[in-house]
Formats: sequence, C-alpha cells, structure tokens
Amino acid sequence: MSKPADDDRFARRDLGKGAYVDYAARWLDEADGTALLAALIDGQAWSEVEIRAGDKTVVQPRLTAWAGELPYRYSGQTLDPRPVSAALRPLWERVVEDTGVDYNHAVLNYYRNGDDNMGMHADDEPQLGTNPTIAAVSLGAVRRFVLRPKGKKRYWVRYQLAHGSLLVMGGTTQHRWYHGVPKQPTTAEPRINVTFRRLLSPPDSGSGP
Ligand SMILES: O=C(O)CCC(=O)C(=O)O
Repeated sequence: MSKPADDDRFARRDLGKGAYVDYAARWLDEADGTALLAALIDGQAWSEVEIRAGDKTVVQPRLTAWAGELPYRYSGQTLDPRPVSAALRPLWERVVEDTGVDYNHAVLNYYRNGDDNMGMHADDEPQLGTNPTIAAVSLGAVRRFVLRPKGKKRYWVRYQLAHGSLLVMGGTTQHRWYHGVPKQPTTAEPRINVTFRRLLSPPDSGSGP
C-alpha cells in the first residue's frame, strides 16, 4: 500500500479497477506555499514548449520548466536533462518523503491566468512503466482538475486544487483515465503545478505499455 493511504492528511478516492487519487488539500502551510510560488516563478527557466498534436505543431498554452537527470519524451518532444534548482529541491525531498516514491523527474507548469490550461491526456509514456504514481503540488490560484475514464465521454471526477495541495494519482489511473486542467477565463491569478514522476529508462529504450 502506498504511503498516502496510511496518512490521515490524504483523502483517497477509489476510481475503480485499480485506479485511485489521494488528495491532501492543506499539504503545505499557506505562507510556505506563497513563498515557494514566488521563488519558483523567479528561480526557474520557463519556456514555451512546442508539441505535436496530430499533424500540427502547437505551442502549449502555459509555460513549462523541468528538472531531472534523464530526458523525458512526451507528445513528440523531449525535455533534456536539467539540474534541480535550489527553490525546488526542498519541495522534491518532502514529496518523496510523504509519498514513499523516489521521484527522479519534475515538470513545472506555469498557468499565467485562467486562459492557460492543459488538455485531457494520460501520463502513460513507456518511460513511466506500468501503473506509475504521479504526485502533483499546486501553488497559487485554485484551478479545476478533471479526470475522465478512457472510453467514456460523459463521466467526470472533479477537484478544485487548492494552494498548497498535493494530489497523487496511482494504481491504474494513467492507463484507464485521462486528466486535465480546463480553461477558467474568470481566473486572473497565476498558478504553478509541480508534477513529479519516476522515469524508469531513457526515452529510446523504454519498457512498458
Ligand atoms: O496542472 C495540473 O494540475 C496538472 C498537470 C498535469 O496533468 C501534468 O503535468 O501531466
């Protein structure tokens, strides 16, 4: 059993067929979260990342930064290795401690306002192997996070991801469900999400589904 299941700060939602989400709304103290948000906005190298979507190349509607010793390949592009910044390291150590997963890669998503968003997708790249556990810290504006089972269009699970929250997707979630962050045009404030993954191999020699 994963660590959050034994930790009463987390509420577990069983999504069925081996998929689950653990959510701790107040995982970080509010002031610590606010300081971290400012430090990450200033302390990361933010880029507009281009990805392949069908036969088109599109710029993702948000800014991206990342860290990790292995390249990470998704949506037709590769994030080359980058060192962990001083601002990110303590957060990383705390996530590893509280989830019991030895993450080796982080993607930071900077939603400048409610127009920035993330489309529905699954973190099911071969590099992540079978049933990866993905941990995501939210800082700043509260944004809606939605999950939908693959193959069903009308069934949604929704979270309002709070400032300082930690959400962990585990079990079969990446194989059976999509997730995303829709536009919220009335939101003016920025949000940063830091998503931790464990890459099992470099992109070209990936094993798994
Ligand atoms: O911003 C979020 O909460 C979601 C991030 C996400 O889905 C991802 O990085 O794959």
